[in-house]
Amino acid sequence: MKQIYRNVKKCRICSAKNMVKYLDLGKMPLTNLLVEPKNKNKPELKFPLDILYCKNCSLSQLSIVVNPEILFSKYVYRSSIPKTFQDHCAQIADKASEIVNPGRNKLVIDIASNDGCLLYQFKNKGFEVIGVEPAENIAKIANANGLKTICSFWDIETSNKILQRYGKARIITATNVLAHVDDLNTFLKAVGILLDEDGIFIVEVPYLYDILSKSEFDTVYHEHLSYFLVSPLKKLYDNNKLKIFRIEKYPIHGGSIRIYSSKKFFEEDDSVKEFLKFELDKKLYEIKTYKSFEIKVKKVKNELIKLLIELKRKNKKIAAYGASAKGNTLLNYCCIDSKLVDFIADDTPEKQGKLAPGSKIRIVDSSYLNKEKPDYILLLAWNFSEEIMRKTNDIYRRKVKYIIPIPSVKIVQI
Ligand code: DWN
Repeated sequence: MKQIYRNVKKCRICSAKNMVKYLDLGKMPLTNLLVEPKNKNKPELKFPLDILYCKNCSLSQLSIVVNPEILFSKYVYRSSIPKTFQDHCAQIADKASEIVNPGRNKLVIDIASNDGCLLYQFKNKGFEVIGVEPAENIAKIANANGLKTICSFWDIETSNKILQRYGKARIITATNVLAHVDDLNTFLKAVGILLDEDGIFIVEVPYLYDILSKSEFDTVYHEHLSYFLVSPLKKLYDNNKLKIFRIEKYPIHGGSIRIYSSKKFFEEDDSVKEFLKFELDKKLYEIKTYKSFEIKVKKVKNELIKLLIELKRKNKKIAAYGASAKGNTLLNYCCIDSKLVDFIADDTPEKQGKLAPGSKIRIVDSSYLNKEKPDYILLLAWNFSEEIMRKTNDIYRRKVKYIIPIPSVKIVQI
């Protein structure tokens, strides 16, 4: 892809052109393209951020695709920062090992393996592990931690290279990556090349039902090209000769589905039909279900701005925690900047010292919370509220109040 972005003309799963826009968040900067302080007053690239519903297969997808080289070749997100996600990865490795014990073929491939958070768990269980990660700076961290990582996007060439050098894979995982992929068919074709006949392919993605039902509009940003339901995913897998045999639901990242598939080795259990029936019952294959989403989103925006302005009027100090991708969508859609939020605390070294895109709020390490002693902390990483409240409340010995913006704005004190 040579251009900065392209417009989506047809559905990436069924190729239908009959798509209807149901959410428009306006023009937004790229959520993980943090700003150097010296560039604070320079204009930022902004792109349309809106979602189209495919009336043929019910896939939700952005109306544009931003060049992945721009988004992912240098990255500021480290999977291992939240302990909650580390524990979640341990559970993935446990469940996978229950289905396929290591046996003769112990090779696990993790696609978009980031800093090796999931690889580490499989390695601990005696598997041989290889990561594939396009961000050079992040792949370097994984390799430095002894987690073999190939710095590349996932594609047919990379799959063949691994096959020739290491043989077939018993387990291939792809957590929080399928939503980022434009050419889904080639992605799955590359999986089919490498996956053993009795191997399993495990995918985890945010679940569109949770996004809609819990107003999780901040999960919408340019890295997330697709927003999945089981039905369109099943079409995609069927088209690529991969058979979904189990689907599980997890609370991680606001609500995710985990899809287990194989070439043909494993029998489909009841969970697949149960999810398809659930989606039918919730009318998720009808465009009218989507019409009210933008109204719910606007309600969250209005409530959050009203609360922050009210607190500022009372001279309250407000900070935020978690310079997350979702947090930048929330801040920019709600037009929140440093007039309302003094700073964003974050434990990711790659983010500290930078400015959040759009809002230009400074991102600092969490020691600032003790120095500045804010009265309120806006949890931009609300999906890790428990972990963040536990660690900040203890360390800073103050009864700070937390603002949790999603699914609805509320103030919490622990
Ligand atoms: O799909 C994606 C998800 C999985 O991760 C990627 N495209 C981008 C990224 O999205 P995100 O940035 O919204 O993810 P998180 O995991 O919700 O971001 C959490 C943020 O909070 C990170 O910047 C790390 C930070 N954090 C922290 O500094 N200390 C989080 C915790 C729990 C902490 O203790």
